[in-house]
Amino acid sequence: MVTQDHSQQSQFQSTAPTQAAGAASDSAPGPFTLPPLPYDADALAPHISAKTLEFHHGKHHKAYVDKANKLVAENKDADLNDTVIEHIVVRAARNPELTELFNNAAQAWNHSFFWQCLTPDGKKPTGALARKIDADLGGFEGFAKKFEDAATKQFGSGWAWLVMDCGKLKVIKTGNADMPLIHGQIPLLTLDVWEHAYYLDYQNRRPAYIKAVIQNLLNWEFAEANLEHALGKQGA
Ligand code: MN3
Repeated sequence: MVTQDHSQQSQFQSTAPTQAAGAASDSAPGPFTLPPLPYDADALAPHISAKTLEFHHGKHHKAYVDKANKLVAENKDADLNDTVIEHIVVRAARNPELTELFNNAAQAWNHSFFWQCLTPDGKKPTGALARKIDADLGGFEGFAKKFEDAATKQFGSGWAWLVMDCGKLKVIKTGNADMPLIHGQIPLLTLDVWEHAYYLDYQNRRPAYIKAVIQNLLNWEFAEANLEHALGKQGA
């Protein structure tokens, strides 16, 4: 499990091409790929059902990947001729004519990141990350309250994030496909609060979904690896 996590993380820590982890993809050719889930589809039950994961990964995430590849293929802009998808996401974000590409490219990236933020044996943060959470967010309870608040209050579709911003941990929320990388923040963890992430299991009870994930499914080993990477980039 740890070995698998390490290989899955590298695409974000090194901003290496995401296609490197996408060998199992059956998507159209292109820079974006659909990586396999890092656990079985039923591994997160009862908090997130296999049915939700199968639709969310196999339909929603796949659709973003396919659409992003199609839009890149149709666009002759040399700037988009890049295998590092983070570069494509940032370039699309800066160009108002590429909003549709940004939305699909960022959603492809956000979901690849999100799957790794979940684990069947969610524990609590430890080590350097726990100390940083104590210092910047008032401990795990402080984090949990802020994260729950951000995820619950995101109006409509979007994401809650734990990020490093100028050396400090922060909890933020973003709407639709928006994401921290284009704002100079380094994501450590995220939670998808689009309705497709929870509606089959929780219907309108978004807060119950959020609480279940925070208490049971967050992958703090992944977050800690991302923190180490962020400290290397931004400093403490
Ligand atoms: Mn989603």
